[in-house]
Amino acid sequence: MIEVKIIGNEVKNMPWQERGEGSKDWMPLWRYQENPIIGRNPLEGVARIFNSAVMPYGDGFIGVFRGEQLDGVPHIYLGHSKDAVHWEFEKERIRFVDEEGKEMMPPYAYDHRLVKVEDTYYLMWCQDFFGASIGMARTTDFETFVRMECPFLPFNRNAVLFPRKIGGKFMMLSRPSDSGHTPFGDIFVSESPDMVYWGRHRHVMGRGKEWWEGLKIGGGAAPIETTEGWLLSYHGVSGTCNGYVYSIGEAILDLDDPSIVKYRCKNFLLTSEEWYEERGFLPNVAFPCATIYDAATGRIAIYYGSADTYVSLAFTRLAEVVSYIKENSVVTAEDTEIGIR
Ligand code: BMA
Repeated sequence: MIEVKIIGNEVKNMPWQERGEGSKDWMPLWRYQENPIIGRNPLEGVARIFNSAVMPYGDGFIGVFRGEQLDGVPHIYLGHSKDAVHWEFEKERIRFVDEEGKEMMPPYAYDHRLVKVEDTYYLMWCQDFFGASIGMARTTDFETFVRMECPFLPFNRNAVLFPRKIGGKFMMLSRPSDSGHTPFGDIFVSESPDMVYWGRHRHVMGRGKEWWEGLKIGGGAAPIETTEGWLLSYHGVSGTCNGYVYSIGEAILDLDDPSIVKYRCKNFLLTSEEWYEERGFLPNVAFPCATIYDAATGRIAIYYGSADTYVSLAFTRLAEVVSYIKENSVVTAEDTEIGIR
């Protein structure tokens, strides 16, 4: 096994389960045997929670959850947990305010990511901004959530902030799209000095030539800093004759210039196989939005939405997943260039 380390904090109480019976030892990710961790109708007025983001907070964990209302519209709910497996949700959706403290709710909000940079927690999600685009907010206490400028023009989805500044700038991945179900999509990175003005956009990686990610890709969990580079979980979509199939892929981006892909695994690392991935509101969706990891042991827990219905959990160890990515890496000229034309 290779020598590689997470550059980050210890999280001693992170959720963990060793590889169980039935998992294939040639695949570096294995599923939590008690999946899904969040089932249907988890909260009054909410039919399904999926595609959600969690992180350590205080002596436990906190999360922002995509709650599909009974009218089908998604909004964001706050959740608390001692073990990051069993969650308690606040009954009312998160109340966002503008800089003056006046309520400012997004018309809908889905596919949140939650990322801490320095002392502030940032939420980013997809919402209507005259078409599907990125909404953002910040909080320092998970009580007051202040809306921020929409970082990009419509149409865009899957914004994922890096957990630290790079070269003194905030960096964010995103996936330009259309306002519908988007039959295309590559990952780009943009930088900002202040989280208001975003620019110096660079192409990071294109939809793959491999079939499982041949239609579109999008950033998943906030990248994990490692001694090999930024470890990025992302989703890849195959456009089959019977609908889209979402799988989890992994790539490693250059630490100083994340527009450069160092390694990109040609195989998916997890695709729909279990009932909670194949059966639900929308079958065949594995959609990663967050990880919890422990720098001391290299343990990584990946939180992914399954079948647009549940939240599920998969595990890996850093050295195992990085070895697999490197052994199965195929990067194209487009992946390794700076990404400007
Ligand atoms: C994408 C997003 C995700 C969803 C996926 C599969 O376009 O809307 O929220 O999980 O489609 O339906």
